[in-house]
Amino acid sequence: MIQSDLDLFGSQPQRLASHTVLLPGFVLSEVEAVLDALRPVLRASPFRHMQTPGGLRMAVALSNCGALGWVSDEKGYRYDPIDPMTGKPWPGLPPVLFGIAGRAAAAAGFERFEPDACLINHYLPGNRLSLHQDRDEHDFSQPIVSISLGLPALFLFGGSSRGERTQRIPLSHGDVLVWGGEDRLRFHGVLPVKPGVHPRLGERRINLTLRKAG
Ligand code: MD6
Ligand code: FE
Repeated sequence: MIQSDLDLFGSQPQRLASHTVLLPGFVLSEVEAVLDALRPVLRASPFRHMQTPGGLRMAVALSNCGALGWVSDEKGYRYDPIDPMTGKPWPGLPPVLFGIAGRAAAAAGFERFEPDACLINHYLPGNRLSLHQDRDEHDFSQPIVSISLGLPALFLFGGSSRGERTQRIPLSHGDVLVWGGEDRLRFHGVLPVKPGVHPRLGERRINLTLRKAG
């Protein structure tokens, strides 16, 4: 076998914790299909900067697709079937994303994952996401599937309390991170995205997190 064939679509899955698996390059062969699916979603529900409950403007811009979308405003964080910007339901979850999420979850040991929400985060160079837990979903037995596109980032992966030490996990274009089970409530964040130009996506990082929220 020619060596380059081995790594063309990423290396082997990496178990980062008991219920957390990094699938390097898992979506590389489907990036164009993912971008084709995102275009109409983002025309209907464009990226926007939401307010934190404390009244600050989030640096990362976001949108959603699926039956439920994650929103933040002065009342708090929650999932809502309606996009507050358009007053209409969020765009449907594209089948290609539903399919990738199910296959990635299964590859990480979570069978029959059926997401109903996809949060789409848009980072410019310098943007970061502070340490947080994902706890607005109903059922913590369901995993989260996270797809990274564009500029690389360092993902901070901590423990079940904010003060615990964090690992830094490089996430590149096409990588998928799946976590669930006892890792589901770990604190995590994203360090400031380094300046750069991605050959396909330019000066941005896009992260898709697929969840079963309802
Ligand atoms: C991001 N991701 O990578 C932000 N949350 O841009 C998340 O906050 C996240 O990647 C839960 C599980 C996986 C994630
Ligand atoms: Fe998160």
